[in-house]
Amino acid sequence: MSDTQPKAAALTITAARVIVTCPGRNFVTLKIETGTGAGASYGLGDATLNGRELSVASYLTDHIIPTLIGRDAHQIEDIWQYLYRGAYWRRGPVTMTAIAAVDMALWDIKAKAAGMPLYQLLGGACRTGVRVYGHANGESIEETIAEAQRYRQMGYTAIRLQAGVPGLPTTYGVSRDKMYYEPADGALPTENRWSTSKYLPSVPKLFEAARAALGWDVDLLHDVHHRLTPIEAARLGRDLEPYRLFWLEDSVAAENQANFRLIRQHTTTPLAVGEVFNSIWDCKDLIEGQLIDYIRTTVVHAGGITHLRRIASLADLYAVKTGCHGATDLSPVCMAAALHFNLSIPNFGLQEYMRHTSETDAVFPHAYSFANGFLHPGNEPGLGVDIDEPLAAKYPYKRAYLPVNRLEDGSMTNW
Ligand code: CS2
Ligand code: MG
Repeated sequence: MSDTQPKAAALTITAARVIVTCPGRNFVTLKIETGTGAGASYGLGDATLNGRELSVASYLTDHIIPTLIGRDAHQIEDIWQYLYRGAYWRRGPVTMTAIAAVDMALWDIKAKAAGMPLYQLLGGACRTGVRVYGHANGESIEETIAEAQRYRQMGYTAIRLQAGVPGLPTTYGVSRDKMYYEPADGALPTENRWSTSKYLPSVPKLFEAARAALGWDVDLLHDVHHRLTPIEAARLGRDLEPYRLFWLEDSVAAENQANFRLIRQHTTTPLAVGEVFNSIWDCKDLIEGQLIDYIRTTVVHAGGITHLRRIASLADLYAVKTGCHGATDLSPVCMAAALHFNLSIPNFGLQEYMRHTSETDAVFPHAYSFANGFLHPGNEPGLGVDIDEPLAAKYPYKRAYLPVNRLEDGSMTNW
């Protein structure tokens, strides 16, 4: 940029800090402050990585924050490139979650400075609201369907179904608390047991019963949680075709993106993947090969709004839609950012919405609201979310791990 060009007024970053709080589960939040006196402002970013929270807190406090002080908060892209390229060691969930937190906070600051809700800065709303799906689960098929009917009465038009597996003591997605599902359940990892042969026949039975009870004017989804081989996933996708799922999620682990080529050859059940991805490079082949239908990457784990917009733009070229992850371990700061992002992109698919507890909502007051199966971010300047720091301080960090999973012969598998 030549020296003669007029420069926009800088918004100097004066301070930044990490707030770790545990209102029932751990959350990590970055707060970036700009300006002084009457011109002072701040922005928030979610930096929560379930089971590895303190790694991101340290990455921000010990490595990123010192490089932010004195920078112009308006330069979101330059700061993103500085943190991504400047790390030398690129990508990974810890690095990209830390960069995401900075990115969210800077977008929050910029939209506040502009006096508009963030979605307006991202190009305005492409839709009137963000359609969401809820989680119905139960030990039995009957209990799961009863939960689904409760979600229908709450106004949801899309519902994920997860039921217990006969012969297995526990399985993914089935929780004691029906509304507030939190998988990080131990000061050391809980050891779960898994059996694909017990699981595979149970899922079509669940959806056959669900369609009989719920009918066809509700979208139904299922999360396999990375537990099958590609040919097992192909068989499950084919077995579920009569029940017309909205998507079958994480049917296999996706380090090898080619896994989905085999699944795709055998089934027309729509495929979703990506909640554990942290950059466009994790899903480029999946999208360009049209091997999936929904990309589940999130604002908090995939480099923030700046990077997620790149993923959504690539996906749009290949008829792939977004389906952002939205579990309880993504804070209300991430949910707020996701809603502004979802409103503004042309190829939005569906947003996951696992409700937070009232304790969490009190720590993170927010403008977003639910009505008739949709969420809307509200129209407050910025993200429309805050953090009550004195209240957050009352909930100290409490180490908690996600479970691990072993087959019945004791060998490790994916949780
Ligand atoms: C799940 C998550 O919501 C989902 O789709 O895959 O609940 C996931 O198990 C947790 O976010 C892990 O922390
Ligand atoms: Mg999932």
